[in-house]
Amino acid sequence: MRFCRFASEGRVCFGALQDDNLYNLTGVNPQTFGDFNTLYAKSGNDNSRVLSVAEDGMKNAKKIPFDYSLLKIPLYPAEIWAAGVTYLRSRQARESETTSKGLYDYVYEAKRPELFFKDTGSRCRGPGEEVAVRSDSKWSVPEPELTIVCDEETRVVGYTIGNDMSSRDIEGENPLYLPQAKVYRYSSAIGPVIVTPDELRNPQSAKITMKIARHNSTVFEGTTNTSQMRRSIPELLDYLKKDNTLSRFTLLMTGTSIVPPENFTLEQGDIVEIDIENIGTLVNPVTQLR
Ligand code: DO4
Ligand code: MG
Repeated sequence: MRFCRFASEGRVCFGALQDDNLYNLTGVNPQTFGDFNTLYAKSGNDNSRVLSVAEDGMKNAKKIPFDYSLLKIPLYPAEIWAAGVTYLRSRQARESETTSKGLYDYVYEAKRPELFFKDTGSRCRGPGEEVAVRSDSKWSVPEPELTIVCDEETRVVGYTIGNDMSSRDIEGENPLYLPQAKVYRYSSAIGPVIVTPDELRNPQSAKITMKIARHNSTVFEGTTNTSQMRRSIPELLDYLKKDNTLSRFTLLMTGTSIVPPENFTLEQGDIVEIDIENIGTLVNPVTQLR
């Protein structure tokens, strides 16, 4: 199942996307289908029941033809965490940009992964919304990442696409500046939908593509596959939950392996398009903060 939030008749509704139709579940019963939180709660916090509860709702739901411009952020995550240097390409790019040589080589090989606090729902954007380049960054890139949606027990309830916007010059100047390179207004995007685990049976074998367009032409295109990730998703979640109190729903971005060349930086008006097999396409324009 693919869950989303979308604009309908002046309201934001929760629903399912199937066969190019949006099913308005909120219209059926707003208590059960207010959003993904209420659906999960009404399913007894049991992921295996979410599908049957939603399927029942869909029988009575109004259908509207799919239109990307109607989509909103699929949920407001309590917290977004991110894993770093989970792919060889990220290790190489970071070792090249940094003044602190060796740190990224170390963490790529180490038993303990790099996990960092990425964002709150308030800083995160949905499909079609602007992501930002910091006013004090001269070298910024998007990072396309398979993103895990989990409950407070780190049970995987779904997957989405994440864009972990990064200021490479700030991160490269000193690794202690990582929170500033990664966390600021509009520093991430997620969406377009939450895909349940039955739709992405092997999350560690999914093709990821990123395109960046400027003035209607493609200025960067790259592709990878999550099979290239050095860590497993359970391994990352085990570290995330260790001695940690998590909230429903927490997102974990799993790292990037698509890195534009070193002379590339995002500009005002660029369009970032990230596609992950069996999830969909997340499109965001870029704004330069001033
Ligand atoms: O260590 C810096 C961040 C790494 C990261 O965001 C990634 O590898 O995706
Ligand atoms: Mg990243």
